[in-house]
Amino acid sequence: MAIERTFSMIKPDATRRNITGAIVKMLEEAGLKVVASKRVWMSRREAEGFYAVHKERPFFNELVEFMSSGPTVVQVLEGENAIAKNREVMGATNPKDAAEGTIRKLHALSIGENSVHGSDAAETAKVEIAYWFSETEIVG
Ligand code: DAT
Ligand code: MG
Repeated sequence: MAIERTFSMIKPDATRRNITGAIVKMLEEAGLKVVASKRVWMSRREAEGFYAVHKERPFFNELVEFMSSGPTVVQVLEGENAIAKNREVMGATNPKDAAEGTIRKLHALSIGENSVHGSDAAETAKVEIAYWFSETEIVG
């Protein structure tokens, strides 16, 4: 498996509780390297654009409201099999279903306030990285 890049985000419930370092530590311990990172307080419009694939879902408004309610940390992770590895260390969307030892099991508050985002496929990783970062901001 080749070295991949994926997009990761630490959500407002986690920045609010000052646990961004604890989350990055878990990503690093899983073998992922942070090659770009910045703190962003996204606008409603930016959140709507980022989550456009979910715009017909019943939770869309709640999601956009939450994601623009405080700072997030947007980051690019690099490593072997990075897309799947990040999803694995994140755990299931609903913390009730998340496996032991995952970020969401340990830190998520609810299905909505679930602490982290991670790209789900190579194509979405590419689009999501480009949504927040220019090439010169990514330093491997
Ligand atoms: P994931 O973040 O695990 O990729 P997703 O893409 O299905 O999950 O949904 C995106 C986000 O939307 C998710 O992290 C939290 C929110 N969400 C999903 N299902 C929800 C629900 N039933 N109620 C409230 N928020 C939900
Ligand atoms: Mg998703």
